[in-house]
Amino acid sequence: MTDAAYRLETRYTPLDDERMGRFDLTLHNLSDRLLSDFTLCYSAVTRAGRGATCGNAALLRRVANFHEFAPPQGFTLAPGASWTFALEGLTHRPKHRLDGPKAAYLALKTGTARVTTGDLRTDAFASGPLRHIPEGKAEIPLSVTPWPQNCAITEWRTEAVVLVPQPATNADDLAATGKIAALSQRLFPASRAPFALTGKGLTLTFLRDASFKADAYRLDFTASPITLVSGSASGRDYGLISLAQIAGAAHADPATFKLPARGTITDHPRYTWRGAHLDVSRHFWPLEDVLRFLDIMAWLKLNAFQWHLTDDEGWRLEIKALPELTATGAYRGAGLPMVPQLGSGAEAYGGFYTQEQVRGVIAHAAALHIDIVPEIDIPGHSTAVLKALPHLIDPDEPQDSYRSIQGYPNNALNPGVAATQGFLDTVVGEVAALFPGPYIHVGADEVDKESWLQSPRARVLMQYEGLANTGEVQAHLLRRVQSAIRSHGKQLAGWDEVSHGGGVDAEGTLLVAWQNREVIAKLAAEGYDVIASPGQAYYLDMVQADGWDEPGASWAGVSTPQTCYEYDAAGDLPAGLAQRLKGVQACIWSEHLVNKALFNHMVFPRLGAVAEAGWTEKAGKNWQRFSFLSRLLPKL
Ligand code: TNX
Repeated sequence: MTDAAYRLETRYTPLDDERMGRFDLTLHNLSDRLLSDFTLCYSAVTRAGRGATCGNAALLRRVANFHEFAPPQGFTLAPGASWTFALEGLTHRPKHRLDGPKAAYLALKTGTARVTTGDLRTDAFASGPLRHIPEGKAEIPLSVTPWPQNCAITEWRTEAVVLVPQPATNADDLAATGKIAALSQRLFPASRAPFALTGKGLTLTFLRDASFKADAYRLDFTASPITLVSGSASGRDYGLISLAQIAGAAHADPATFKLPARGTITDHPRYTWRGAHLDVSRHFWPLEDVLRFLDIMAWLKLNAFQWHLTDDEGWRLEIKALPELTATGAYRGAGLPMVPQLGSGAEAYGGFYTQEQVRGVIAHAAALHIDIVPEIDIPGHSTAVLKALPHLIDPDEPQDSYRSIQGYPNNALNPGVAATQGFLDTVVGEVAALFPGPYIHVGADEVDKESWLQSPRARVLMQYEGLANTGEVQAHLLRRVQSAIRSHGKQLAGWDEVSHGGGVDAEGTLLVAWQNREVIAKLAAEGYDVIASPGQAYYLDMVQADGWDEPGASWAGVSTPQTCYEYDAAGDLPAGLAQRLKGVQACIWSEHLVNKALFNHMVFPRLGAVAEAGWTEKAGKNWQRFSFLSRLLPKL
């Protein structure tokens, strides 16, 4: 049967505040056979609410985004015919075309059949504006993103010549030149390499100056003709990346961009932490994509990669002592313990990274001056863990006694279950041994406030430890995880909810503030080191315009490319706390990113905008220039 045999189309009509809205779903039989004896399964981020009702169908199952419907008894669908049914009572009001079913299939007596899905449509709103990036304007013919702190260029070359290290260049600088040439070629395989190691070209001289701070560099364009001065390997490599961008653009578009002939570029980063986070759980990004993403980060001088390795929808890291975590927890599909979600269909979908592969990713990142912060999202967002290791569930806790914001029933690791501590110690131990960086990020986001309250085992713990509510139970669990992490010589990092319920020891703890801008100052005042990643500006899964046809989510609002670019985190905290702000971070959640085209639309140019906020001092930023140069950003 071909892909086009069945198609599901969905229309949305808003209803009152209690029912939120109605979906009218139509299944078209485009095959040449009569369809009978089937149920229809789909996943959609706009879910059937607790009291949802159906017309002309019955809702058999709902697990987070997954829904299964049966047609009326004895129903058949002839070739060319369609079946329309209604679902009334949604969890929220959809706002964009990707908010309806993203993947669907039929469960038949003989197996499953694919159903293609259309966009969610509505008569309630006009299409509305799509994202807009102005053509922009470059004041000088130089292409570098993020923009350097200081560019004083007095003369430009007429020709874009390949750059060649001078003959006496030491092995280390030569290797770096080869490394950045290869990076540039991986990102732009159809373009000329900016550097050659031998032969004719513009001579590039390397100089070390110990007074330069880490990451800082200077490019002198003089009679030499180019000298790159730096105080560290990262500063030198950032200088080479700037040169590669400048030379690449000058070669590709000589009418617009040029190589400087005389002048100086002096550069250093504004923040030590210039982060990007990638969710590989909701959507599994294969190893090649992760490596390319690191290349893109390096090109933008981003240096901290928060690798969101686990979530309800999939556990993506091999843990040698617990093979079930990936055997069961890395795949979802029809008939599997983990049901299909978020754009995956009946076929088993997923994957994970072996520790061997992770070592390769770490080495790749290290060569590009990127630290990896592994994220193991606990205690919430743990459906995959609990499916893989059901002995971590309190057997006496009623099923579905609470639901996460994404609709998962009972999805938090339970500190009242004795085995939970051993599980956490095992995972922390392997993660600490595998990743060389100073932080282990433990998530701690979005634990439902009713979590554990109906678990008899959790109740015993609460009574024994004097814990009054879910927040305090969470903090109790996290303090134990913090000591486990510290026993391996590392520090705890997490989302801002780590601070809830009394929090953990703030000393050395790094929190990523995501819920709103106010949280940044609040965490800093409590003594935590803070990374600013407010959803309203830096969540790259947020829509870039409020039109219906724009892809993405909008719980935090609309983050237009300009809003994202112009947001200045330092403005959100009092001067006295400024030193607590270690930097900024873009977060890439992949609920909506079911393919690379959507990834590229959502992530660019905003990843470049966050990179520039992390690198370039506020006074040096310029939206028109950024827009103009953003068309040159590499894509996944
Ligand atoms: C909130 S941000 C989440 C994620 C979702 C994201 C979607 C955070 C720490 N938790 O689980 O993917 O919103 O925008």
